[in-house]
Amino acid sequence: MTDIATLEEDTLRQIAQAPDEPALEAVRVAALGKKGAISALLATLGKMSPEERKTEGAKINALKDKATEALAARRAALAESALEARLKAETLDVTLPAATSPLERGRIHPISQVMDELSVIFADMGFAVAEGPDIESDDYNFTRLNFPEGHPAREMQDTFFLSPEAGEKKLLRTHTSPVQVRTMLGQKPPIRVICPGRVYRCDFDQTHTPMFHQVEGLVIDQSTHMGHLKWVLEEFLKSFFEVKGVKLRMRPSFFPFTEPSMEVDVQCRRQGGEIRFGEGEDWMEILGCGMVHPNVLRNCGHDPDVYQGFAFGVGIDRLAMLKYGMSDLRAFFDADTRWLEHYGFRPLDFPTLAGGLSS
Ligand code: 2NL
Repeated sequence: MTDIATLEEDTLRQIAQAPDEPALEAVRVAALGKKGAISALLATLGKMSPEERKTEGAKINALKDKATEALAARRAALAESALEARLKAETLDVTLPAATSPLERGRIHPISQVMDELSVIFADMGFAVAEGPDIESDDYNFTRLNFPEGHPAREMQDTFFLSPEAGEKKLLRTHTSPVQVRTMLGQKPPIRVICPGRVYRCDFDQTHTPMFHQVEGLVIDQSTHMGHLKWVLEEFLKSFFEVKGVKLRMRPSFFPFTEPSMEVDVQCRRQGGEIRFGEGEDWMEILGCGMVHPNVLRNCGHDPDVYQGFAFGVGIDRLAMLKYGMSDLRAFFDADTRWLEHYGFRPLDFPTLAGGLSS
């Protein structure tokens, strides 16, 4: 019967060509739904003679089975290609780095890193860290440190003075020594402190910024001598530059707060714009130091006939530049996040002696 054959051909073609699930469902309804073409054919069976019903019934049921099977196969094929398309669209590159937390993304400024390194190195030698205010009195910044009236550092050109308030002369500290003055006034020897922090001077060019960083060290005890000073400086420089040994050279110098006063050079090798410490035949001036002047001890409440000590001062910014290879000091204070991404340190890698200061 051509009717059935045509219907079969049409239905199977429509099933095979249904582009998606809703279209396939529409084909099913049109063929097998209550009012569908195949259902309508089945309904004609009741009016047929028993013989006719036997032959036609078999044909119509076979058509129904074929259509049902074809529907199921097409449905499965559609589902599979839909899944394939989704997988293709949602590809995930598992080799990409995992999303980083802000704790990982942030960077520690090289100055903070070097301050942390210094604290770790000196803590290992029994030093405490002391801090004090950036705004100081003329007394703590100069007078008690044996700076005579009229010393050039006390001039307007070199120091930032604040407008005088109730007669008291205030200034931005020009070194961290006033922190040591405060320590000596408040503590009995033995004293072992380092004082890292910001200091200020009227100076701005290629190698000077009006604010910079310094660490000073102070040891006061009854039998402290220059041998101790030299050992402490050697240990400090060796640890800081992460080398097996360093040679130091001390040259006589002058500071108002120490007597004798010395400038310290550290052994290095300069090659191709690079500087290596702990080797070579060159010398680089690295810090100033000396034995605490008796006047300073007296001014800070200690009898110079009983106590003596040594002190030193180092520029932190220059230490950072020498160790980590930055060439322009001013970039330190530009707050350029790209510079910090390059020169900064990972916040969770806190320096330790055991783990390596800068690894
Ligand atoms: C330098 C020189 C120095 C000190 C700082 C000091 C502090 C007290 C007493 C004695 Cl309270 N001395 N500090 C001593 C010698 C040198 O710094 O060239 N710094 C960059």
